[in-house]
Amino acid sequence: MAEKQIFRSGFVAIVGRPNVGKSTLLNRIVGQKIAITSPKPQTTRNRILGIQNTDHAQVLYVDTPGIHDAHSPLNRYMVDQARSACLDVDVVLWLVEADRSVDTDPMIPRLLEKSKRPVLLVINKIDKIPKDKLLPLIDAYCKICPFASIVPVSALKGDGVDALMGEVPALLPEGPRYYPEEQLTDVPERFIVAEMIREQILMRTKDEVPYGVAIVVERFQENPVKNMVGISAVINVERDSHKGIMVGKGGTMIRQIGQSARKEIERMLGVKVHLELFVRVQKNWTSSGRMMKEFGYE
Ligand SMILES: Nc1nc2c(ncn2[C@@H]2O[C@H](COP(=O)(O)OP(=O)(O)O)[C@@H](O)[C@H]2O)c(=O)[nH]1
Ligand SMILES: [Mg+2]
Repeated sequence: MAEKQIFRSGFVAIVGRPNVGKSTLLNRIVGQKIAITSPKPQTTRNRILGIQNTDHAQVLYVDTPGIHDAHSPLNRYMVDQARSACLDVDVVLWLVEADRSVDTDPMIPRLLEKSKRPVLLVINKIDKIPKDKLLPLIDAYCKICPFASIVPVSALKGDGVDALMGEVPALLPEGPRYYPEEQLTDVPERFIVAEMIREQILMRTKDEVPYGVAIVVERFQENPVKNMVGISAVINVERDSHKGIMVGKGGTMIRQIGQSARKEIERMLGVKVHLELFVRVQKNWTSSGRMMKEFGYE
């Protein structure tokens, strides 16, 4: 008689340096955009959960901010989120980039050792390198620490991601389905809305401007009769000069941010959206614990 297959579930942290593609991988895994991505480092500020359901497992992937040498209070908060994720989970995915030489910084390997969890090395962005470059890279990483497995992927194109998702459940303990099968994430829509606005700002502004931005959604009003949603959000910036940049000449910048963010939000919600944006100066909020808390970074 066939043995009854046990149900497995647990948490899997996606960790790595800034910009290696952690959030892109999470979106690919859940098949929908729940985490924003950008070519800039430190795009992700919070832990974001993405849920994979199979008949025999529920895998809870945790996207984390990049691990780096952080100085400002906001950056330290971000790195702490990633570090604690490593210690709280059942399995760790360490994401590295195929088109870079081996990461010899001991910061992450030390953290992985401390976590005592099985680690899968995920070599991302294989679309950027010729195939023959891959094996030497795998060999070099094998010398750094023991891995449960090494999986090359392209989070952007999708190659290897199914193989990765196939390997993870076997590493999880027996456990229940924590979330209903249709749920993809635990972050509220309001949060994703705020993030989508921040993503447009990351794409359109430079230097320290995008790093000093915090979005607060003040109104999220569903109108079932008109089948639309009205959203008002405040873009908090650190300095007066940033406000000028954010608004732009004759309001062009804020208009572009609003139009592009609205399209993304409409795609996610599946209804028409009316989006209102305001810019407010909150001097040096990234160094103030109180204001960080107010903006949801606590
Ligand atoms: N070519 C290529 N680019 C990728 C891949 N995965 C992510 N990226 C890009 O790398 C940048 C950083 O991605 P993101 O997911 O924000 O990285 P994170 O900081 O680790 O979360 C973005 O511009 C992505 O489009 C990949 O597999 N191939
Ligand atoms: Mg990210």
